[in-house]
Amino acid sequence: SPLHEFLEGLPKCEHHVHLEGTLEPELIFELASRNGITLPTDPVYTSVETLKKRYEHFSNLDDFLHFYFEGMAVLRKEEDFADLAWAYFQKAHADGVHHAEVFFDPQVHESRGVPYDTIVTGFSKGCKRAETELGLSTRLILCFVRHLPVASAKEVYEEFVAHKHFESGVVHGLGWSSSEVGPPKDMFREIYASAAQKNIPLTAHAGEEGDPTYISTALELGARRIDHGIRLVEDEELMKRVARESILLTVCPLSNVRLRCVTSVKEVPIRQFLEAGVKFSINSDDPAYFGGYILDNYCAVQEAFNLNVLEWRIIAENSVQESWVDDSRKAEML
Ligand code: ES4
Ligand code: ZN
Repeated sequence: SPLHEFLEGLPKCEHHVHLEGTLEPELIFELASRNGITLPTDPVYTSVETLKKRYEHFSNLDDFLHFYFEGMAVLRKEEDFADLAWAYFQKAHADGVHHAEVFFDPQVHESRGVPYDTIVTGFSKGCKRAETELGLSTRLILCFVRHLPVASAKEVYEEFVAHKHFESGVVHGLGWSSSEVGPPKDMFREIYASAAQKNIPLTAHAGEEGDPTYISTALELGARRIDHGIRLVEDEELMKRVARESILLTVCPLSNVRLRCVTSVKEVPIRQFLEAGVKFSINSDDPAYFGGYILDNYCAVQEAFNLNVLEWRIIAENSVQESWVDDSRKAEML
């Protein structure tokens, strides 16, 4: 598109990417071999090509999550986590990302016997390397997963508190993700109440497959940002509140298409959000699984909506302003 170079040059902030979702098939095979792990017997694991082909046709969020959790099982050692994060930050940097807030799912790794410390230290090393070698600013956001018992989330939260990982700046915020519809909407009520008391920034996946009550419940529990949130347009009053309170939606267009939340990017309510004054950023979610990194998502939005330069400036400015960084870092990016 004619704006491709302009989009490439825009100062981008990524607010919604799962580090485990940046695990490319090539790296799955490499780490399986490095760690002596036998990949699942499912014939899609025959080759990089067959695996990539399978990723082109997910039927819904849970169908994707099956492969997402299977893939990340090759992550065992601290260096695996560090290498994965570093590979992502290099791609983000090439796409014009100046600041990246990245999710990770400790419960799922711990359920395979990987210690909390290995996960956080590994990812944290990848972040430090991106800061020093690429000038990227980074934030780790620890995500609780909705498909595992809340007791396992509480164990992870206790470790996070005991390590003082918020106070020391190693982990900047908390989120929740995984299966949306099914588990209780408010399953992390106690954890979020405790975290809110410590002033820890909170976000939550909501309104991706689930109706707007998933969004209002997340806000009630203390989330100050909503991941996805595309179904917000179904509740006009709630949409007004989100606009009024400057709650950022971290929208992921290619993810929405691949998980069949929409049939094309044109159905993502970008225009409605702009018109209602709802702040949003454009993000990649699980780029290794959904066929594109952040710039591909920006370009897909441009192709679908033909936004003007002024509209793009608003999107870029909001993504800087709503980043979880101090004002001096924001000023550097604007
Ligand atoms: C996710 Cl697209 C999506 N939705 C919910 N949870 C997730 N975890 C990783 N990707
Ligand atoms: Zn996500």
